[in-house]
Amino acid sequence: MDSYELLTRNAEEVVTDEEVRDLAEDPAGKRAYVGYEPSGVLHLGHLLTANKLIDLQDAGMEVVILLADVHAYLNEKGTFEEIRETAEQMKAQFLAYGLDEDNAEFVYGSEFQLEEEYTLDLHHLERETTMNRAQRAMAEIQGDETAKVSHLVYPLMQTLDIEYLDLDLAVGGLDQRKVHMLAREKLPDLEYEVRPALHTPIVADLTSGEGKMSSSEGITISMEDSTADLEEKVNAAFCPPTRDPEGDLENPVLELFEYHVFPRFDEIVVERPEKYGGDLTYEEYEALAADLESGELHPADAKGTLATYLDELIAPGREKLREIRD
Ligand code: NAL
Repeated sequence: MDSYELLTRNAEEVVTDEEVRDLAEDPAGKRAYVGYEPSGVLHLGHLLTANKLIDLQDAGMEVVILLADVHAYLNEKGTFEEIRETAEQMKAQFLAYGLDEDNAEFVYGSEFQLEEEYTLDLHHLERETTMNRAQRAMAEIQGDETAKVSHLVYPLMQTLDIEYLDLDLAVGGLDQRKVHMLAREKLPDLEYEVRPALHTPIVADLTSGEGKMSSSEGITISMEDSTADLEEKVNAAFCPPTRDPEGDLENPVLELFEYHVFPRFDEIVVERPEKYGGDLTYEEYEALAADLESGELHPADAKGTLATYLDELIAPGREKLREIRD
């Protein structure tokens, strides 16, 4: 796979394609970041961006993981001490998941966001940005409750971080796109450079195939799940054998194969007794999706296989969490 393909596979959006093509010409030593509000347990949403970081490392890039403690504080995720503690747990789970420690830098937001120069730049950005613009940038991250001033400062700080962490590429879930668009618009006002962004897809809700899988509502899969939890959740997942003709519903089982399993394994084996046709082996996602659609692969077999591979992916992080908590 060439660098451009590694950088962009499974990305839902690339801003701009031309800038990312330039980056792919010579990715060695270039820096990409993802930021996360610290939380104690990683879920599949975090792991989707982590998969992209692993792709970027494979392409030779360095990755910077911002443990966004000040952002989590602004977004009312706990006391500062609680947030820092969960950040440490988060870091341990990322490493257990398979990020290459030699090419990964973990940075706390509070290491640089409370400095004088940063603060003055932040105030400069506040002067350049209307409240309406900041609030729109934040809508998908913050949700519906009435915005506080902290929610307006949040995307401005995220904008500045792209400059302060000296990055060549911004990575995030599709829910971060409006902040990244704000950053592209506003960084030049401070005479800072615009950087390209890559956005990973948002996986649909597991049981309905609608909307998005969220950590706060519905069913989500996390580093805490036991093998039995995973089997139960995946078995209950929505998995229509054929595509929704209207195109409104996703198949979350296929999405998990596409975004989580295939990027991390060279081949996927569906174990089946001889009387049901014997094992099936897939090297590519498209072949598995086609077999599900044609009926060659039964949804129950697809689900069983998905649970097995997800279990393998989260097992090291689950183990790490147990160690931390004991
Ligand atoms: C991501 C977040 C916070 C600050 C950032 C700064 C730079 C790059 C990425 C960042 C967290 C993210 C979330 N907004 O919703 O989890």
